[in-house]
Amino acid sequence: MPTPHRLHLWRFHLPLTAPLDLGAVTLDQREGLLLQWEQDGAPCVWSEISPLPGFSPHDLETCLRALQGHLEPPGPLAERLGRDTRDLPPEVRFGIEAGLLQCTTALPPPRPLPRCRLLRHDDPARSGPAPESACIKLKVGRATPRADRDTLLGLLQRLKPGQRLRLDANRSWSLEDARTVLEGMDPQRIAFVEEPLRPGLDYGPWPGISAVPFAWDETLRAGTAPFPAKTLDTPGLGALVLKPMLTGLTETQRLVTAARTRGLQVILSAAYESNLTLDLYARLADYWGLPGPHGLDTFSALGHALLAPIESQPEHRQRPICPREALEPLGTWT
Ligand code: OSB
Ligand code: MG
Repeated sequence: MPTPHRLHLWRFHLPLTAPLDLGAVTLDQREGLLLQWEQDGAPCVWSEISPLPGFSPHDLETCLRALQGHLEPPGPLAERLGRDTRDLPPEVRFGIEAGLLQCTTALPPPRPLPRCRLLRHDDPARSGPAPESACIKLKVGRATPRADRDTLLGLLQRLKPGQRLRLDANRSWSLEDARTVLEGMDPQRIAFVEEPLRPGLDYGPWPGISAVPFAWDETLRAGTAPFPAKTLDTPGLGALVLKPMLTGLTETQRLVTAARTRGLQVILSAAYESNLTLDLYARLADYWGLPGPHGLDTFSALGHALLAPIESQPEHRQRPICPREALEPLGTWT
């Protein structure tokens, strides 16, 4: 089994095509850490640590210090990399786990996969001609339930046969709000609504509220990991939306297995990571046998690709490249 003999740490900054409104914060650039894994007789492997402001409880500096503390003690590098990661922020765990996985496992190459077109709160396509994609995710929950319902009905009217919607309310509705928006909606046309209810609300009454199933995203990270698998038996739950960067790879893999045994759909979802991680998600979707469509339509927000063109999203292959010289070196471990 090849093990890395040297690990370099870099910080990157990528420009955005426009300020990115994430609700609680607006980003004007995307930054993160990159681990470069040098191995004997094999090409370098790259892995990323990119907490997302507003969604990650830890910021980049906290992740940096946690990683440095984890790798500092003396001893062979492989031993330090194998240490218990439970106390690390999930984004740091993801960076270590994603590097180790690529060093030790022959993953399939990245290839284009079905993606769900994301309609953010400020997307002009919310009211203009509908995108062509077979699957479209409409962000809701910022406007009033009545206004969301109107947007939804308008969009449904403009869809072609076979096009399906997903909704994401990011935990903003009461049960009554959910009923107002979803009353009479057809689950054949709306596959699921992600995180409809405010934190703390009970999902028990959901099947009486709507025939559209709900999906969990934030809820899967709300308590202390691991997420209790039994909770996945809640009636009305139709899918898990998994963000590996914010969850960690091992916990993500555990949730994939738990979802599978229950017949729940699994969607891999991005948190505005670089192309390197989006390509890794595409490889993991194949490796784990997850057909999608996946929530990986975040790259259009990034103005540059990191180190190499994105392979899994051909329409973005022409993006300018942020070269290795633009990375800020933060250290090397041997
Ligand atoms: O609300 O699911 C979200 C991206 C970053 C932070 C939060 C979210 C997202 C996405 C990613 O929606 C795209 C997707 O899942 O389709
Ligand atoms: Mg979501």
